[in-house]
Amino acid sequence: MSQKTAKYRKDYKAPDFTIDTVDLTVELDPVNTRVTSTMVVRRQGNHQQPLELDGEGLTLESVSIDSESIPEQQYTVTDQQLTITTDKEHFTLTVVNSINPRDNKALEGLYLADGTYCTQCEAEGFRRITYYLDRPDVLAKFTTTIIADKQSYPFVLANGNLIKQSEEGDKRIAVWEDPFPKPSYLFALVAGDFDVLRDTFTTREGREVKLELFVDKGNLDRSDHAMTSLKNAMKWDEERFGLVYDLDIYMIVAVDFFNMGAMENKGLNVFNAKYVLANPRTATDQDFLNVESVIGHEYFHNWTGNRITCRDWFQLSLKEGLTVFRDQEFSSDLGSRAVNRIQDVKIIRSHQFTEDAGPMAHPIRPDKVLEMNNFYTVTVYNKGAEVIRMLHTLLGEEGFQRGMKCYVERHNGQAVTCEDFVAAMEAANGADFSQFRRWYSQAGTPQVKATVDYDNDNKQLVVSLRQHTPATPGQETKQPFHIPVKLSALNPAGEVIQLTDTVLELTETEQDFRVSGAFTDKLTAQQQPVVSLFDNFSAPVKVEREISRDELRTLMAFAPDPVSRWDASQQLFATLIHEAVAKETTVQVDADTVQACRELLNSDTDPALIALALTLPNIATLADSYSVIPVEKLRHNLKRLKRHLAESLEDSIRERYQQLSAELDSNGYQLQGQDIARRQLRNTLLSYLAEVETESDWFIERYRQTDNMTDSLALLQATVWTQHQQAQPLLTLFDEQWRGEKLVMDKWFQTQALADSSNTVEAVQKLMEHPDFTLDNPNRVYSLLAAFTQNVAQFHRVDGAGYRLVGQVIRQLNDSNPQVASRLLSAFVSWRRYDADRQALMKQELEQLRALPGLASDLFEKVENSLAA
Ligand code: B3K
Ligand code: ZN
Repeated sequence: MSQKTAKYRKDYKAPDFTIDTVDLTVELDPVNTRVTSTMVVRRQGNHQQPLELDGEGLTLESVSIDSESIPEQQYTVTDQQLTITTDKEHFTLTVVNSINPRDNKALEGLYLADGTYCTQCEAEGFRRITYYLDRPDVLAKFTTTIIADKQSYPFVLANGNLIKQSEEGDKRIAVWEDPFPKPSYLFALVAGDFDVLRDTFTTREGREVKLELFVDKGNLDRSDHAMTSLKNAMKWDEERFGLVYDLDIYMIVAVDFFNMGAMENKGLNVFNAKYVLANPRTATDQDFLNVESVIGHEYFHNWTGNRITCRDWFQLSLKEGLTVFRDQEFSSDLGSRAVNRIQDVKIIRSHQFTEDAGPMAHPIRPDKVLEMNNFYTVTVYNKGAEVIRMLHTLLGEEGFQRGMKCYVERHNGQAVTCEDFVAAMEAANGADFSQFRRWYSQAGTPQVKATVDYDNDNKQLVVSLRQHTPATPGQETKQPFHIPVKLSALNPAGEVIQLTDTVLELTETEQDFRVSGAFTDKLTAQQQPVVSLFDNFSAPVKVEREISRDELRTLMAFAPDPVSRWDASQQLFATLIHEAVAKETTVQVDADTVQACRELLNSDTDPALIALALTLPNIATLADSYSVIPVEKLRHNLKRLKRHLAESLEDSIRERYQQLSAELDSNGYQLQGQDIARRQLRNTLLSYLAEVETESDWFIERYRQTDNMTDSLALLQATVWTQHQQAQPLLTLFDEQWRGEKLVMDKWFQTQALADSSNTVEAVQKLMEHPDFTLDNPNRVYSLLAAFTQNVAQFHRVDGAGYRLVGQVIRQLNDSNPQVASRLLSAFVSWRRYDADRQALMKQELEQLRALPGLASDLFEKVENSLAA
């Protein structure tokens, strides 16, 4: 494999040619699929450049221009490109090539897996199907003809509308036409045998859209929720964003073999079955919510991504950050806003902050990319969404929607940049985001030092803020960011004090703010207000602030913003752990904190919020405060803290558990907000009970009584993660019950991979031999091995066994599926954050990879970046 070279954002050049229309004919065959592509090509501007088409792993058969074959001296072909010399300005180019879908284990381009043909073209997979200008700023109208064996492939699908379907001999021929010009990354083709769930949606303009959901045979009983979610998404986008669907048909295909979650191909989404199939027996409440969110996400791309797309891949956050923001809002409008927000914050803190502090740190709009697939990151997606959210905070819903309207009006049908988006937001609101733009160009997590004082004489808060952003690779110094700081205040009894400002805009390195409010109404002469900063996590920053435990407990109980209530609980726990680590002692929980937890547990707060507040921060989040991560100390103290809370709160936990059980068990499993929240709390409490529950048969008995996966899995996890004596019997029972049900078994693999037990490495190794496990299927690799890399204590086992196991798998996947391999490699890149012994072991794996012949560019880029630095 020839090594790719890095590309730079600053080198963007508009293409020398464009393609107006493409007619593709794909004759499907497992090992020898023939692709005939007829393109109407137009030279752009005045130049003599040859036409350079991208193409990878293709076998070229013929090239002709305006129906005449061209002589071999007029073109050259390499393993990356087909270069054609012509002086024509406007011509029809026909290229014929062949490919081998069955041997395509990388699942990029056209592949055949489990009897289904399927494509994945984003970012640069179309070039593995045929020669093309495979870049997002070339928009063409596609017509696709598929020829397939009619017996094996009753359904042959592509983007747009079906305009012709016929049979010839043993072949089925279908012609699909997509009226909307699109970049090649949105191309899709599927052929297979499915069960189909059909429905319709009537747009607010009164147009009827056909909805079709294709699932593996026998799975119709798991498909309703996806269809409902799709209709909800279509309706929500009309109501909240004024965006209406544009084609007459919307198809979703669920497949088992897929590298990521789903893909927004125009009119023909391809989904990982994991984000489509769900019924209460096989899917947890969280799975149901994930289906809704991913279905929404891909649907929302139809406007933010497809109708308005990216000019180049450096602009990926243009569509991803915005679409994540949109799907977050969708989930929040339909479900619990607070719970959704807290989950988003957890992702940022445990994953994005780590990425931002490591050798692969990049701005949400990267400047340098070697392998584009490496940049579908939490930074581009989730921090990208936080940046959009800050714009929303600064402009308010109305201003933000004015900006969206302007963006859509200006750029519908175009391939544009992040700059175009910000400019539209500015134009529609008369705003100036010159400084705000730094969120697009600077990597790294800003650290904000905050002090809050109360000026009793003037009855004002004095909020002093100082920001600093650490250097990241290639960016030594940083300019100050424009940071929205939402705040609120309480009196010590927990009553809200109205403030005159609720959003401060920090723009300087150091800034003092004076905030007035109704202090005299709520405070006695001796009292001080309790202030909550960064309400609703109003900016993706780390906050350093001296705050007393008393204040944290007040915030935990009373902060008007539920996210801040949760955050206070997390800070309280984190403080206890950090103190113990610093003093080299074992964590102690003071009586007031136990009491605060008890009060919360007994309160009538939304049970889901109680559950989240009583869930301890994970090692990855706590690790953030250390330059060298004290793995053992964090792990030990976290365990002790959990045990201590379980023991001190045991009575209250049991009582609330019984109460929730009474409420839940009376009317059976219901997939609705209140019950989801109750189950969440009950199962959080279960994880505490497993720490203290000694009665031996209780868990297994309970398991036999449950009728839904949410509760079964919670029982399995509670026992396995506490090494309860019933863990093994439950694991066996689960395996017997679900073996062969791939998506369910993924949960079983994952539960074991996440167990913090001294033989987890060996257990994972052994599980790789389980009949349901295969390295060919990304879902299996993620559920067992990627999950294992998140098991901080065991992946980082001090003898290096965890590293060796994952290193070995990465080397194996290098040849077959480098995207999946690259995802596993992320666990190694921050090796400098560990102690010397671990550093040496991790580095050894990286060096071994560097020496691997034929190292894929996906891995090469991460290995080089992390060994450099
Ligand atoms: N756009 C796709 C991700 C493509 C990843 C390519 N390696 C899914 C999504 O974000 O909606
Ligand atoms: Zn997306």
